[in-house]
Amino acid sequence: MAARKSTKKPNVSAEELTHYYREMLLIRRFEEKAGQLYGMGLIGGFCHLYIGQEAVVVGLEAAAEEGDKRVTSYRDHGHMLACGMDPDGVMAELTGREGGYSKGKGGSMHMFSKEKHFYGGHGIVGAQVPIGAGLAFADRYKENGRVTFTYFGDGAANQGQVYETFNMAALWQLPVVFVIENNQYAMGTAQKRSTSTEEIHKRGEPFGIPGELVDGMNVLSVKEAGQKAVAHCRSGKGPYILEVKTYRYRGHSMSDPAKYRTREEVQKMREERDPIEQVRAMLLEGKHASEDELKSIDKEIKEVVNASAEFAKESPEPGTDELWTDIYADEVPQVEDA
Ligand SMILES: Cc1ncc(C[n+]2csc(CCOP(=O)(O)OP(=O)(O)O)c2C)c(N)n1
Ligand SMILES: [Mg+2]
Repeated sequence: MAARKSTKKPNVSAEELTHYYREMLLIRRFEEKAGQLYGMGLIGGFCHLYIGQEAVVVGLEAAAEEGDKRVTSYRDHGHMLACGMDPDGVMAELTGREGGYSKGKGGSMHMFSKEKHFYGGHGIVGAQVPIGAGLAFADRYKENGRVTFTYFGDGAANQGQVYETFNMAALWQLPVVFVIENNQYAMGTAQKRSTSTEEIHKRGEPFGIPGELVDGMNVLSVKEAGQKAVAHCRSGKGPYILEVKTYRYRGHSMSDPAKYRTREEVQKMREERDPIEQVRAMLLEGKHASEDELKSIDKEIKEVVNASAEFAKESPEPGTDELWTDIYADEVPQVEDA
């Protein structure tokens, strides 16, 4: 992988590092639990895990402010947890239960939270990209200084609608950070087999959108790049592209046997580049935390995740009366509430 390691000594507090450790670990343990529940038949349909990519969303959330928006693809559980959505509600949605964010009717790919400004969860590859620009258009119109993080994959970056969106976002100077989560595969297709030029962060150049490549296994690099991108957008200069180079450890979805890559490739990445291990090492080497303190954080996170699984199992399935609800909006939202 060509992602660069940062050579700078990080200027970061123990508190901040501990926060990243906690947030990334929550995502990892939550996803592991979701994988187990899937194996037990408690989660049906598709389920795309985020394991390996945790530093991307945790780093970018560290660059976000209250009121900023986010929208992403179907690989979305990590994004929901990182923006503060309740693990109980996410797990219950995965298992199709009433206590879930979409009352058990949406599942893994269709969850939303108006409170946390999380706009999904989209199963159609690339479909969230124009939606992200639309959200940013609303903010530009209202001149409220908000920014929208629009996440999509390396595969999605080859979609036509992405370039229609780049054009409009640049034309109208929309405050949108396009985050390309380059995990190097689109289902079973390696980037080099599908993509004409490797440097997808340069794809905004014809539209005048600046872009940069970021080490997505290092949460501090992601945060720093995120802050730069957000400052650009908030100052009214229009969109920004971050190609965040990362890696997914698990298959594309739970049903992927992953025959298109070797076990050694995955193992090497886990051993040498793991985002959580990197922060763990920083905490220990900087004497910011002891092994015992980290163990107690691990225990705490496990308890939160186990409780979410219990909540999900105990929550009932939605009743048949829910079949005809939430199809059409009852009220048309006004500009002020949108
Ligand atoms: C329009 C459309 N085409 C094809 C698919 C099937 N499909 C689902 S995910 C995927 C690969 C996308 O890869 P990438 O954008 O790199 O995201 P990643 O899964 O790696 O996060 C494809 C082809 C789809 N859901 N929608
Ligand atoms: Mg991909």
